[in-house]
Amino acid sequence: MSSHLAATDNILNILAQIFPDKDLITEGDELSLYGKDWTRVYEPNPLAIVFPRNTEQVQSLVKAANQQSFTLVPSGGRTGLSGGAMSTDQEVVVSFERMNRIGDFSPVDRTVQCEAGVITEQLQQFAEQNDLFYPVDFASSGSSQIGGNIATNAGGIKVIRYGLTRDWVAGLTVVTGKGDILELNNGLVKNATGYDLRHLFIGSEGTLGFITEATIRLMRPPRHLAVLVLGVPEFDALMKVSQTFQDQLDLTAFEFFSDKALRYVTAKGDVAKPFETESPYYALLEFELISEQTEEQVMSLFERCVEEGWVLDGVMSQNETQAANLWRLREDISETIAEFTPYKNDLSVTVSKVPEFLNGVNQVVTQGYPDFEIVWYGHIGDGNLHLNILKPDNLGKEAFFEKCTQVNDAVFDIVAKLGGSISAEHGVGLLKKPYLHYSRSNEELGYMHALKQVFDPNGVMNPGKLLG
Ligand code: 2HG
Ligand code: ZN
Repeated sequence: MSSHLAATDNILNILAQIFPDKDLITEGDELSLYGKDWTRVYEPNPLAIVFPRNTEQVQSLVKAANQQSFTLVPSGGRTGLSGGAMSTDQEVVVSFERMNRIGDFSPVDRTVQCEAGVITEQLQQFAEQNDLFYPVDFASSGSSQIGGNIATNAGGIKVIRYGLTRDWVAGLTVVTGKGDILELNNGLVKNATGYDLRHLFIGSEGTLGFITEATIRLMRPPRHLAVLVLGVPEFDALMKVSQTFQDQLDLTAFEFFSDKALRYVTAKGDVAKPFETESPYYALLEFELISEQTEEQVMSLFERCVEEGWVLDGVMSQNETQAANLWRLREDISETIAEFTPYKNDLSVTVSKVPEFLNGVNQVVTQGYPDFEIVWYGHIGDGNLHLNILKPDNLGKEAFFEKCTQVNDAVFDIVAKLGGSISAEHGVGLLKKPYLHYSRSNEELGYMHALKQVFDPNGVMNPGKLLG
């Protein structure tokens, strides 16, 4: 028996001591299922999958990993798009799907305890049943988990009004890469006692330790949400429309998508075009329609945008079903184009720089990818742009990705010049790691490596992700 196999057997024996048979997978198709996320670039190759039931079990596992030199990959709803939850090198995948209990709820504090495996939609529904609201939302909320959302500081479609996941985390229980359990912030609103390690774990992509539980803040629900979809003739007009509406209204969303994106979604046959007028771009606005006065205000803003030539046509939802259908035009894009093995970019700049950014990137990609189809959409109201390049049928996956990466540097140069981010909300994982230096200086990366060393000195946590 080779020493590698001996080591593998040893690890599997240790796992079997911590996890009963039903919470441990060591063979079969499920290995690759749990070893990957939605990133379609890497092959999963995990050693085993474990399903902890509580924080103490996670702690035992981390301690064993440190003692026996094996590595761990945290796994939530596996909806990530940067390979942050991929296991490619015989790691032990730690799935949180059996730690999915919603615990103590305090209506006075408006907080609720969630284990890491609580599904986003489960939390949204819990809030609703208690006449409250959890505002972080995105197309994958039916399968993404709170722990994963926190580990990537997930954003989504309501950021302009409600912020990111970070803004809703009042407390965390974590197991560090050293195997210590830390209770961070205890749900407090005010806590001026030094470094807030909670915020260090938010967005750390499982590289410092495991998030096992969270105290989540909830809020009063918005009332009478209405959706307006507008046809916009050119990139530059998008931000003018955004500004015009936001000067007078507190929008809960300002999204955009291109006509190509719309064509893919409507071709599925589930939802119809918003209106007949052809339009290169579309903006989707959401707001609380609380009075007749607001409606009049919306109409006059719309008219102004039409007069200025920034808007070609528009439609406003008249009820919840229409609003939901209009939302689908935007929310269904990612899943609809997934079959074309898209090469994804998730970029951001400050809102004031969006027009310059869009035009610059547009020029580079139309020159750089003359034969590829480019689909634009995103959360443009907060400066976040999703750029998807679709793989032509006649090109293999590897050759396609290779060609796409050739244009990356030109795109990222623009991002860096404008002080933007090479990953606005999808995280760095494996996919964006080679480009991190476009958004973080060498000095900053040095501090990040040093922090990793403090929390995970033996490198057992999510190897190869974010910092490598
Ligand atoms: C979205 O906003 C998601 O729809 C996915 O963040 C983005 O598929 C993408 O590139
Ligand atoms: Zn997005």
